[in-house]
Amino acid sequence: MTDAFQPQAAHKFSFGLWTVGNIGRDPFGHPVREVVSPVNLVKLLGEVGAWGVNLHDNDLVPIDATAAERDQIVKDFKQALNDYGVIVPMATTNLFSDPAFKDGAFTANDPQVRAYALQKTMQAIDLGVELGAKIYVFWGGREGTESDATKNPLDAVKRQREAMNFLCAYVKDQGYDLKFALEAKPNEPRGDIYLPTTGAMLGFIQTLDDPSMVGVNPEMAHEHMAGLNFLHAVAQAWDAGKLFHIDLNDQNFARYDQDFRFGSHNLKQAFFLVHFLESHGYDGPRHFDAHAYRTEDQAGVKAFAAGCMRSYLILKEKSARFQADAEIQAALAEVNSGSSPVAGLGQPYTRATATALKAHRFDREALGKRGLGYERLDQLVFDLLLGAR
Ligand code: GLT
Ligand code: MN
Ligand code: MN
Repeated sequence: MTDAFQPQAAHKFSFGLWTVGNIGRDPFGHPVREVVSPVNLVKLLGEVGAWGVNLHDNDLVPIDATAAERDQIVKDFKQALNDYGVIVPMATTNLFSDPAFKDGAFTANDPQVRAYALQKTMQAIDLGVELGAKIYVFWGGREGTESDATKNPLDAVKRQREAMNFLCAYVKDQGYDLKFALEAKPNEPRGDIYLPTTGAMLGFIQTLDDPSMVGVNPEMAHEHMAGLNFLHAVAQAWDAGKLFHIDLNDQNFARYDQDFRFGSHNLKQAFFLVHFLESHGYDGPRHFDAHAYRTEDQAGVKAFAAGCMRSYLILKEKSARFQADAEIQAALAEVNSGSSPVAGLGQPYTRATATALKAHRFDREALGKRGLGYERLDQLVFDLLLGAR
């Protein structure tokens, strides 16, 4: 590997404990890898050059740990962070593994479960803040249904809003420097999950008491599961000032939740995404929410983690080349300039511009006949990505 593609802290590459710690269990097969302790996972991340480690409360502290056990675990973990030069940028709550959450957490029909979910999240927020996290992710994996006979979707949205408002108020009351990032997924593990896309989350956020505290954590694979264009979701989140965090990985369209290594499947999608993040100055963490193939041992896990970061950096370099490529830039300028300028377009509304525009004579036929050169432009990008230019 050349030095140009070595990860640095400034790249803000992070991994969840659950990503490099994934033991390769799936619905049809037993684990294929040993459990590695959080301390050793931090060591691994330090060795591959990652900047950050993210965690669910129970990735670190078992759900049934005593207060004394918790404190010892947290102390050892902090020591490991210090020893291996890794920070905790993001934390989250596991509201999906325990059987208590089989009907959801914030949206469960049983008020005891909803209250327990709030309590567990407040404690997990305390833990995240203690470890230095500035972003708190909410992925509602169990917030959904198999049958809509069981729950009114309107109640579900109201319950989710109530929970978010309560937790935002908790964070402010504690004086924590923490923002929330909501992560959508269309299905799996539930038959259907509420607020299934990043677009749905963006709409929901505006209905909260304090929308400024809450943004999104779009995940590439989740939008792809829904058959959507991830870049478009990210662009909309960016435009709304809501891109607080991002989950990078890869995925075949419309399949199960594959969580493949970033860049492993949709090369062009990955390129346009990196190009967008880099050229618009996205400054947040680049979190790889993925895991090694089930065929891999620990060496394969390291290769997976190194590969995510290396692919990102190679695509970042391609993005710079795209910007510097005179032929590509000329083609882009040409397709964006149109056939000829129109007076009044892009200016604020005035009665005069509206009148002028209504009176303008357009050559509709010529507009329809004009070839746009997109085939050539797209091929230039293909050549660039595969090293043919
Ligand atoms: C789980 C899920 C991810 C979420 C994690 C955060 S947990 O692994 O598949 O997409 O980001 O809760
Ligand atoms: Mn996923
Ligand atoms: Mn994710």
